[in-house]
Amino acid sequence: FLSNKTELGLVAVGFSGGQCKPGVDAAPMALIESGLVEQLKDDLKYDVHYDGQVHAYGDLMPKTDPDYRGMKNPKAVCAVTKQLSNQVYEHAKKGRFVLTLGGDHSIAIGTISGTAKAMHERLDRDMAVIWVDAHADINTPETSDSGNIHGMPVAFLTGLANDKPDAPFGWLNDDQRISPKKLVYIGLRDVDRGEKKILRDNGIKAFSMHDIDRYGIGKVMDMALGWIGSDTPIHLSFDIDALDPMWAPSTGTAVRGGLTLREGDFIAECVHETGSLVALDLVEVNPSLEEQGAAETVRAGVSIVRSSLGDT
Ligand code: Z70
Ligand code: MN
Ligand code: MN
Ligand code: MN
Repeated sequence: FLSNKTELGLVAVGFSGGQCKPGVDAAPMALIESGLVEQLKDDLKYDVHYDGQVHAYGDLMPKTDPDYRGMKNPKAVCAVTKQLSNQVYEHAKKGRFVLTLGGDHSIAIGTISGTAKAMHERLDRDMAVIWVDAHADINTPETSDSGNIHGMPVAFLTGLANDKPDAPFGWLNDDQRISPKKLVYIGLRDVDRGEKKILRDNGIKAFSMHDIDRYGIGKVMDMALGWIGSDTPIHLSFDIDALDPMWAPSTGTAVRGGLTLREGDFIAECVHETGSLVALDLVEVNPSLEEQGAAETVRAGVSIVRSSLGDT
């Protein structure tokens, strides 16, 4: 009921303005060059709708982009996510599964707002989000130490950080947001003090690496999916830095003590098995950061995508 099971919309987003390290914009091309699209078509039998380009949104880039509320590149991130939101929405409203290859995690402001709007329209239902990440990415501009917007997308998507209508993320409407109650984190291990307070104050469900050690990934997935409940559309936003640097070294903020590749694939498989997965973001692969580890990180990314799409 949630999506047409063989139709897939692919959006390649070569954008790195949500953080300061160049190179993450090269990830979509690296993933595609490794044969991802052919694998989706030939192995997994998807009808892939892809415009054949990695979007860099050069025409949307502002001439000057001064900090706003401490945020870096606010105009650029705003313009890109607003446009991306429409691209994702156009696929999702046709019932296609939407696969977005980033880019840094700020792009989730675009992808999740796009699917949330389509699910509100098509199903009159709130969508759930499973955010797999070493980080919570729920800083408000005021709690952020870095000013990097890739550390803030969840705050804007849940409405915990608000913006006036004429400010950068003032374009986000209620039907493009998600409820903090329908958000579940998996893999956390590098959460800022201000973020911990936001998670606590809002009763947000989070499974840290500590929880995975204690219960095992199987039980954690049972609890995560139980929290969401059945018949709820799910958007999976997967930051490759959730994986341990042993499997994904080439990313902007590698944090030791993460998921094994097998645990990452297992999460993706479990979410696929629900039949409720409507979209996947794969973000923060940065092929330029590690000479040795780039190919390995791209391989890990491909594996997560395949697992989310039903490969076993
Ligand atoms: C920190 C911040 C972050 C990814 C780093 C880090 C956020 N909490 N996210 N790398 N992928 O800057 O807000
Ligand atoms: Mn088709
Ligand atoms: Mn992230
Ligand atoms: Mn992260």
